[in-house]
Parts: sequence; C-alpha cells; structure tokens
Amino acid sequence: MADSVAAVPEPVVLAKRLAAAVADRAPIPPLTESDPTFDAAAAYRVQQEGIRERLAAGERVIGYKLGLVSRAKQGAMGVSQPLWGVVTDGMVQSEEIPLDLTTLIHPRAEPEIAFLLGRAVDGPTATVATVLAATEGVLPAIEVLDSRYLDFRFALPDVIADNASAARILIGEGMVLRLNGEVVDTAAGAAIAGHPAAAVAWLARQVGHLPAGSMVLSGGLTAPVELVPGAVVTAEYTSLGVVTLRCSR
Ligand code: OOG
Ligand code: MG
Repeated sequence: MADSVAAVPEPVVLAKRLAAAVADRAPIPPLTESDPTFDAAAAYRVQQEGIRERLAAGERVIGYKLGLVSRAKQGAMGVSQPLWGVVTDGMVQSEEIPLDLTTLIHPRAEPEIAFLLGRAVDGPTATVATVLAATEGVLPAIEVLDSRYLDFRFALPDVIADNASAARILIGEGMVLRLNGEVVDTAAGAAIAGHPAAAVAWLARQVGHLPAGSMVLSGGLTAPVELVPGAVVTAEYTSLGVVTLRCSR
C-alpha cells in the first residue's frame, strides 16, 4: 500500500461512518464529496456491509425498497436513476405506537405501495406479469426516510451506500387486495402514475432473485413530507386502504 496515492476507505469503514451518523444523530457530508471516484458498485458494497452489521446485531431481512422510481422524486432529489435498499424487521414501525422523533435526524414520510410476494420472482425473466403472478397482496405503506447526509443532499452512490435513506416503514393493517393479477393491475394503476410492478420486476432483475415472503416497497408516490413533533401522516388509497403514522411530541 506504500505506493497508493490516497487510501480509499474500505466498505466497512464507510458503513461504520453512516451507522455513527444514526447513533449520534449527526449527518455527514456526502461520500462522493471526498472521493469523486466512489461509484454505484462500490456504494452497494457499503450498503451490504451496513446490512451485515444490522444482521450481526440480530435483525432479519424482510424485503427490499425501491427508491427514486418516479420522475417526480428523481427531480426533487436531483438524481435521475432508481436504486434499491434492503428492509429489515428492525425498521418496522407500528401504527399504534408514536414514532420517536428523537431517534432520527431529519425524518420525512412518503406514501408507498408494499408488494407482498407469495412466491419467489426469478430475476432474469422478471416482468410485470411474473411479478403480479407472484404477488399475494398489495398493502398501503408509509416509508420514513432519514438521510444520513447533511440536508438530504447526495449523489446516487451516496444514497445507495446509505441504504436509500431507509429508516422506518409502516404497513397498513389488513390485506385489502388479494391475489388476482388483473385486479392488482387496475387498483394500483388507479392509485399511482406508472406501473409499480414494473419497478419490482426491475429490482428482481438487478438483485437476481426475490424470495417468497419478501416485502417490496415500490417507491415513493409523492414528494415526502417533513416530520415535526406531533405530526400525523395518513396515506389513504382508493382501493388499498389507509395507513397512519403518528409522531412523538
Ligand atoms: C432517497 C430514497 C428514495 C423513494 O421511495 O423514492 C425513496 C431519498 O429520497 O432520500 O425511498
Ligand atoms: Mg421510499
């Protein structure tokens, strides 16, 4: 290593830096600022390392989240490509218990649709049709984002490394929409612009395989709202039902 110019930190070092931002509630500058060569591939290794740490601490992977799928969100965040992150059981927030804002940096909430896969989706051949055929149900969800970067300012590799800003998820009670490709299609089409199952198919092709039982968040449907003490956020879907997030005071 004597001849290396500037040592690039290992994924584990960058993952620890992001974890410390959570623990200290102290956002950090984007990683690409100090290392312009930091790219998406390196960033997914950092994300993976962060998840490995969470699993070592006893958490379990329950699915994935898509991010920056809609043009509205891409425009708002200044990033023009989608990404994915990993969802663990430690991120699940109950509708019954207020979200403790003191554990978060600068949280925002956004409405999402959660796909519950009853069967596995094989990556290479994934299409809207195979995703819908594997879908057991579609649930109303709210995602709480909390970028570990100052002012939610990041480039694509930064937000990939930060597990797509994932902080908490709330899944609405009760499965309102049951297996039936056509019905899922119509109901989802009415609720959002574009086809959320297409984003799930894209995810399957990227990660190679979505196991049965996975929960996949399809990506924010609107711009997120900032969470302030006492805020109550309700996402109400015409065909899927309602999910409510209550914040601590
Ligand atoms: C990045 C995460 C984006 C979505 O649904 O688009 C995301 C961010 O906005 O901080 O979760
Ligand atoms: Mg989201």
